[in-house]
Amino acid sequence: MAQDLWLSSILSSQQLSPLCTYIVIALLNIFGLESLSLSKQKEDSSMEKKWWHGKVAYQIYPKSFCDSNGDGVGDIQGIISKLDYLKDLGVEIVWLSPCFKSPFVDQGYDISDYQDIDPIFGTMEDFDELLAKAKERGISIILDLVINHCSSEHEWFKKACADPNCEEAKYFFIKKSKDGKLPDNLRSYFGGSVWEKLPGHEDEDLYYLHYFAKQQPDLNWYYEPLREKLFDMINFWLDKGVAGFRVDAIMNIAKDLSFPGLPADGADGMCSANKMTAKLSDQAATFLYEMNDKTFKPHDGLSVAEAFGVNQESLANYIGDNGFFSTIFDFSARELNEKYPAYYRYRPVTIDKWREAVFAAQNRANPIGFLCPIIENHDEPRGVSYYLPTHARTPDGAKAFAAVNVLLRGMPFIYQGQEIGMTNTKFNSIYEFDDLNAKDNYKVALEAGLTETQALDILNIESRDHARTPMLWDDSKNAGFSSAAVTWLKVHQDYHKLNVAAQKDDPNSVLSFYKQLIALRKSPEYKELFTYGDFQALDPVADYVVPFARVLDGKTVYVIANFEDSPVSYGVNADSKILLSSKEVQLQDGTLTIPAVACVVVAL
Ligand code: TEU
Repeated sequence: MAQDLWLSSILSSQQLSPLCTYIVIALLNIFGLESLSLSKQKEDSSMEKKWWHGKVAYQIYPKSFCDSNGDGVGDIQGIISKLDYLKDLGVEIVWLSPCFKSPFVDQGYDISDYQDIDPIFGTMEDFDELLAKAKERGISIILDLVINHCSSEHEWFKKACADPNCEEAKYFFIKKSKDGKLPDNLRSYFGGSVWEKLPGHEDEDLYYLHYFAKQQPDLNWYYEPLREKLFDMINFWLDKGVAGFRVDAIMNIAKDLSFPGLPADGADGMCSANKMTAKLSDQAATFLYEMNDKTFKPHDGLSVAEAFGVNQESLANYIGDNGFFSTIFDFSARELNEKYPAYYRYRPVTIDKWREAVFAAQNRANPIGFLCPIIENHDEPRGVSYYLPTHARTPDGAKAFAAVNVLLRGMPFIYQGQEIGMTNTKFNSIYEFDDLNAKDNYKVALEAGLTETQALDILNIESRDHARTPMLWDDSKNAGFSSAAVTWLKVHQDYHKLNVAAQKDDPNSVLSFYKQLIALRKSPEYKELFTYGDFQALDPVADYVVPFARVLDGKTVYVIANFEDSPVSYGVNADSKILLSSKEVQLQDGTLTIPAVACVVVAL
């Protein structure tokens, strides 16, 4: 432990030269000192209270939320026009997926200028107006921190290409081949090798590293001046009044600087880069403590990380009182399929598997800190279509899933459209997709011998574009999202019936149910319990039932979601009180009878 702290502090020391950093990290790689991240464990069970505790968060995908200027793409003024909608829903933290300058090869996750707004979304003045108007409504804005990589259009990378010996070239991983082969055999997340010839130097033996698309060169976190640039950028936004960041793909910053590669996991002789990331995951800790100390901590900023595969031993470093993040998303259900990176190899994740994975994650986090429960995000298909049995892919199913999402322990994130029960969009041809990952997976499926129809069917289950189709506001043209002739991505087929306007005054709608759940979570009587209360798994009684308790200081609330196609009975106390249910639930002599595809919240 003492050694870990020593390493942490020397690596974060400003005096350490880049060369020393390289040497220390290389030693770590060689000796595999995985315990490095086990420093700063939480020592007691009381939890330090934070401003964001007890709040419900909402993710906006700016390209698809609301288009104010009729160009077919959502924008900041569109978001401003919907702030009252968000306030009315009860959300107090809004995460914007990237709105920075970008060529949009990966929809803004390829940033060419970290300190400017892309003109497609508006101007910095628009952004400042959004911050101010959100604040007036008690809403904090968090941005997306994409710092494992930038865009190949970023001036740093352009300079590196112009002169591979310049200062900016050190911000990237530029390597020569090894024995006539690529520097290693890792496969990028979006297909093909992680190595690409350095543009402008095609005749030379120079490759740069990109874990994602080739237009997303990885940044070299082992070079201290680069880290300082990134920290300055984070502080620029925090100083401006941004409340924090969602932190993108962050575990990938750890690299083995000898680039040894891994045994092949596919016929292409390559191995998925995410396996290397998983192997090195603890090593990112050093940099993340440094980032927290120099940016988030002094601003009391919120950091919500996209961190896959965090093990129990390291969890306190991530989300404990002294952890380097405020909280991380719970990807435990999603991870069940991350083992099969090609879409065509996916295994259906039924709600019982979802329950097992999420309950295990809740148990792990209970004594340590908060996770962020999600049903879906911009990288996933709609959860109602993905995890629920066919008979429950309905507004009733969406409501029951909502109760689980909003009332689990942690800070729930609602992804735009989830609150009206949006399902997957029907894509009729590969040409209707936009996402580079969808296109790559289509190709991979065809190469593996699937027919075009089979490959399309798989995309209709797995594609990230399901979450990215425009928000459905009303039944007018383009669902009220945009007045353009054509929107950047197709509009969901059911928008005439499935939209905000159709639900907002209907007390039985999915939207109204979300509002009731959020209001219950924040009600004076239950706020402490839903914020700080322990999670306890309850007996599932049937495959497709998701039941849990929240417990604080002798007060207990049961949340039971029944996704079966028949009613289930559940024993509670004789004097229990039903706080909320999505359908009429019987409570007689201490037994609840919950109808098919319904949920109930009961105080015992
Ligand atoms: O995602 C990182 C990540 O690991 C995912 O790409 C995941 O493996 C993939 O979506 C599965 O389909 C983040 C962003 O959320 C994503 O939108 C970006 O494409 C990616 O980083 C690169 O920045």
